[in-house]
Amino acid sequence: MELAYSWTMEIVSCSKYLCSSKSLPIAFLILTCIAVSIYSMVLWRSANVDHSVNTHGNLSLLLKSGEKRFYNFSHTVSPVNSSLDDMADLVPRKKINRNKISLEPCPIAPPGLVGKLTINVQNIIKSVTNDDSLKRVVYGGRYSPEDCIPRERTAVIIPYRDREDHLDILTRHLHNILQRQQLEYQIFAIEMALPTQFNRGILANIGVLIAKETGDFSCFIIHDVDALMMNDKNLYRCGSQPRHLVTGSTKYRSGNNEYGLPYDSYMSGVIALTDSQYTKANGFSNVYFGWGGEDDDFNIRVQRANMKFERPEKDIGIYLAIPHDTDSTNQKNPARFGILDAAAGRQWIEGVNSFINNQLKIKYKRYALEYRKYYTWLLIGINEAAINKQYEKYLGEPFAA
Ligand code: UDH
Ligand code: NGS
Repeated sequence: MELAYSWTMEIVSCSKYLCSSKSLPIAFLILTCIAVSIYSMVLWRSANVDHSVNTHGNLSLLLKSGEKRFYNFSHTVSPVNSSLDDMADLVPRKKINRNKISLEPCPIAPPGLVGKLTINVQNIIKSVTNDDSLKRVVYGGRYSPEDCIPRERTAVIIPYRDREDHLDILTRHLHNILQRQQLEYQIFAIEMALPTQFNRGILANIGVLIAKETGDFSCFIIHDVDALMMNDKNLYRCGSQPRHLVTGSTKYRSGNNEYGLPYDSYMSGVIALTDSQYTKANGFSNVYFGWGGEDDDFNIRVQRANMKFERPEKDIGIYLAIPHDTDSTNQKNPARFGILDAAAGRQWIEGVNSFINNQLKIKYKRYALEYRKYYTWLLIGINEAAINKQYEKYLGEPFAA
């Protein structure tokens, strides 16, 4: 009671003061401020964007209000120490376009394919040839066929850095072709933050895990940013064995042969694996910083897991390689041969399992996530020194010396 009385007296004396002629402007100012604050709060609550997304965490509110709204904006997530728990809330688990009950499965051989393509990079940039397909892409680089139930739900994972021009060309090119292939798909561009040397393997692992948390994908394609498919019959589907989708690239022209490979056991550029195949091989090794070796190491892993890469027919898996200068933050790794020698002993020690079961043997930072128009973009930070130290004894002779 005493407290209520003293509060009332305070309010009365305040009102007397504010109503005095001298204080009228101050009273007016205070009242205006209060009115503006209330109005802003009302606006903020009714805005089209759910602001909870900018804090790390719960997207369920957004999902309830519909996928369309979710993909109509992009957002950034502040740096966090990632674990699988973090990722679970990061992106929707919802499948793309579930509502297809009355539709037939898409044909095994998609009817709209044209075979060998003449690629004009300038046309891709201007989108002259593929306007319609780009209009059908949902924010985040997603698509699902309207008129049939897709046979594959493909996640395209592109580990990259500092190649925005290539990324723009590749993603436009892919949307055009993957829609003709009648796939349900989403493109993920996984960028590695500076200053560390580029590490393609670790980005592939993180990309696959994030894709798995995003949707129910049946096939994962690890894709170089500068490789443009030249025959749309090269279906981005998985098989009973891991698939190397490249039978030749303009990068490896030799003699009269327009498309070649550098060596027979080369398994890089574009590969396709199911979740269980990727997990069985334990994904890529995480310890190859800089250029070279991670792809050869992955081939060893696949073989040691009793699997074997398959390729499409020779004239199907052909690629145009976009020419580029050497990347300054992807120097040839002088230790790569020693690390590769120790590949077998390291296979179950580190790989995609370094990030799962909440044991998180390798930590990384997820600096940003954006649902861009043609792809989902993630910026990943890695501590190179910490990883090298952690696996020092598994890195082979030259490194340990
Ligand atoms: N990548 C980037 N940025 C980089 C490095 C690599 O985006 O700085 C990605 C990109 O997806 C690329 C892939 O990693 O397609 C493979 O990179 P790579 O440098 O091994 O292969 P690429 O065909 O070039 O792009 C090879 C030429 C450099 C050779 C140097 C030693 N001969
Ligand atoms: C091998 C590299 C691979 C690389 C391949 C093709 O020597 O990582 O060359 O390179 N292996 C090692 O260094 C151990 S390319 O011709 O595309 O520059 O992918």
